[in-house]
Amino acid sequence: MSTPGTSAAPSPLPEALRAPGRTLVMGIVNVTPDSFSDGGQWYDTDVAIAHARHLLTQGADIIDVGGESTRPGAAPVTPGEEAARVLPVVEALAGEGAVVSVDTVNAATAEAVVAAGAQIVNDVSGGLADATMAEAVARAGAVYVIQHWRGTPETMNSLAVYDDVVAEVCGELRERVDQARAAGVQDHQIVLDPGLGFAKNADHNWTLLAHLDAVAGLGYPVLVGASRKRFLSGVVPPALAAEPLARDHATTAVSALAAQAGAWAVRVHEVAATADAVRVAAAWRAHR
Ligand code: PMM
Repeated sequence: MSTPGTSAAPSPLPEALRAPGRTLVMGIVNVTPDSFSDGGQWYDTDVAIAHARHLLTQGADIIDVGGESTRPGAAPVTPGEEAARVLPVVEALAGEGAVVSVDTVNAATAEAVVAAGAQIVNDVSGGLADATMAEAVARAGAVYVIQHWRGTPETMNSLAVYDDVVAEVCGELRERVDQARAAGVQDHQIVLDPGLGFAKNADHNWTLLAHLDAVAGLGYPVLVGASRKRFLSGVVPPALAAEPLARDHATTAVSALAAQAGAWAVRVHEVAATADAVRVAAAWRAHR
């Protein structure tokens, strides 16, 4: 990313989020009983809304609401059940003026949440899970986060095999973009995400982080989701390695480095420290 922190934001977003001069912070609210690091914590609608408000106070620019865990072994959720989990949260937050993203691989859910006020559809499958997703996003005119993954949550670990992870992830993202564009999604709607931990081992994740410029070279804003992921356990003290919450400090460090590398946004569970980190990166750059 040649001009750190200034990668253009997708233009369906409100103006205030398009040119803030820094990386944006996307705070995570999983309205699920079984997500990998915060499963069950925000499962109740009112608790989820209160948590999202807290994250906004702490400096989140966007709230990413999820209603289905993509963790291997997670119980499958019908689109109807997923929508029932996320819709009341989306309606409440969007009604208060928050910029809301919804983490879903289902086109029906995407359409329902955009109608309820969500502005971003965050599809971890990049359109592979539901062949009608790109058309739905094109019709809705929302921002479309196309994440890289391979297979399904059940098979992805066995598909973490690459000769050149950066080239292959970029090539596969390019294919996803071409499919989305063919379905009517416009360039100004698209955000790309290398999909840390989705069909990647720790080495693959670090290599992709160290080469975010190659992902940005595809010509779209880049979202980075490292928060609390298992690969971070390699940099925390061994006694804490198994505890996802103990990875928040490492997550903050990754956020600072991703901001410095020009990421458009970082997706995190613990917002306060990352909100500071992206502002530190911006101040650092402003004084060079
Ligand atoms: N990771 C998770 C879920 N959704 N979305 C994007 N765009 N990028 C990610 O890396 C990502 C994601 C993993 O689950 P979590 O909600 O428990 O962090």
